[in-house]
Amino acid sequence: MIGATPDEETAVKLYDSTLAPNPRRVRIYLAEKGIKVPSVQVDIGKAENRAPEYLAKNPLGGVPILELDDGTFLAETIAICRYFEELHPNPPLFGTDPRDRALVEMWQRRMELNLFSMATGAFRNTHAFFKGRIPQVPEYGQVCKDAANKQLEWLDGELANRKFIAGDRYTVADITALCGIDFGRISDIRIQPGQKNLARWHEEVSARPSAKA
Ligand SMILES: N[C@@H](CCC(=O)N[C@@H](CS)C(=O)NCC(=O)O)C(=O)O
Repeated sequence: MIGATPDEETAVKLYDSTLAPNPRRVRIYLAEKGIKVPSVQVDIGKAENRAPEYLAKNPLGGVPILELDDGTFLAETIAICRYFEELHPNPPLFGTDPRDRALVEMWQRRMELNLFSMATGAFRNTHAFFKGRIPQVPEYGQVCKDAANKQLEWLDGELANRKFIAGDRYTVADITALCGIDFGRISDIRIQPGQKNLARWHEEVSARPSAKA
């Protein structure tokens, strides 16, 4: 079980994996909202997410999935977060007005494509975990790692003038960036000693209780 008090439980179910960065994004999001959702652990080490019963829920085999009470399966992290945002708008994690929502979308997308996906791309293409599971191209893994490290350099400059990734308020863009950076460590994607703004931001978002979800 993830989140708030038992009487706030919903009839939905989260297919979660504590090892993986995408489910962590959902757990942090839910913790920030104080939403409680029943969850089941999917052992991706044992390839449970590639078993026929799981593929019937999500043919792409990824975690997380959110199962709704009408039998719908939401199998994209941001789609799951957006679903909850509609039901529980406060505190807003996807922006507050048209301008702010567009800025959050822009930064969430940048963090997902240029940082998070580069960190997972480095891992998927170089780590023994995925050997024999997916076709690996180590050279592409290196390209991903370099791109992620370059993105950190750029982000450090961006964070000189504002508290969070998309402005003065914590948003889903911070969640994606935090999970991307933390997962990147295993592939040697790291905040460098001179990147003081990024380090300050990372310390602040890591100190929020949600970061432990
Ligand atoms: N489209 C998915 C991507 C899900 C995804 O790639 N999940 C990874 C964990 S972070 C996974 O299931 N990896 C295990 C595998 O591919 O076998 C989303 O953004 O939620």
